Amino acid sequence: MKCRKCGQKAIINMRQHKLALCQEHYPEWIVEQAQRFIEKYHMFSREERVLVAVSGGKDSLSLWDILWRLGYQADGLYIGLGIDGGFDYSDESRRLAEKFAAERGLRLHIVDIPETYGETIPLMADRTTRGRGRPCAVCGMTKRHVMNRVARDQEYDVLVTGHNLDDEAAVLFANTLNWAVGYLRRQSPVLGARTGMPRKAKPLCRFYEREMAAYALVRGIEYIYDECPYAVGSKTIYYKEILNTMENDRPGAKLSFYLSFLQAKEGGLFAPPSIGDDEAEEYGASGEALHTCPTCGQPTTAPGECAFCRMVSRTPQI
Ligand code: Q46
Ligand code: ZN
Ligand code: ZN
Repeated sequence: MKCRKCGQKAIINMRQHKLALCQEHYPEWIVEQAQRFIEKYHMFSREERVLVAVSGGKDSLSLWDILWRLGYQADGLYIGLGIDGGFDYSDESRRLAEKFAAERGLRLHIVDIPETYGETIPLMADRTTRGRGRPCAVCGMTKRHVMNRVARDQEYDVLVTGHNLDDEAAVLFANTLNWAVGYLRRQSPVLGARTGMPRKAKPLCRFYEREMAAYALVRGIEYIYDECPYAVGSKTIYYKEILNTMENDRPGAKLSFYLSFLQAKEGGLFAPPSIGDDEAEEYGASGEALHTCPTCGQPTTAPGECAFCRMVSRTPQI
């Protein structure tokens, strides 16, 4: 297989685009495409301050690398969850995020959950009804809270995450199976700011997971290969496998599923997006925040403290 641009040996063949590229032209193509998506969905400009949520994985570090190469003012935020999983998951991912930032002279904010709130995520989850069995609900809520807080306190214009096409298609698939209209309405490459919450964008939403893995590899980005131990057996992974089977039979199936959805939405199938899919719990059915938490200032559905503040007020602080 030869590179379409120069005829050298291709390192990747993207069947859905009928495009093979070499080691030199592939990362160039990714960066150009990312810029195109940032503009197309009006995500942010070069004058704005961007906060990249970095986990130490291939997607978020590749995203940060792409934004850095494109000349955006992009700082990182790493949230230490205190998850071990028998392989120092949190410590190792933090080390890799710090290494990445140091190599490029980039600024990385670090919020360590056990240090800040006195407990690791798994312990917090064990103590609450939300997290019994699986810490992901507590983890997601905590990460959203911290990301919103840091973006607001440090005056960033936009918060970006490394969700790729496989992530977006899996969420879309799950929500379509349930016709979860509230969530479908909110799934979007970019979401406007709300009181207590910054604008949010997903510049990688049209890149396949394997494209990001290939990008990290050619760019020599060292990332944590293992997923969080709690991701194993999740529904998202199950939906990803189904979508991969479809993709194998019909290259481009995932991309067209996602893009047709965006198009249908633009055509008015659902009301305009208002908030992030993962923020739904903090919002009413209409997608509007009904109240503001008196403690943290972030949006919440019920009057009084938000779920996060209620949870940490019961946490023994250190
Ligand atoms: S980090 Fe947290 Fe994920 Fe691990 S505990 Fe679950 S939500 S799986 S993205
Ligand atoms: Zn080439
Ligand atoms: Zn609160």
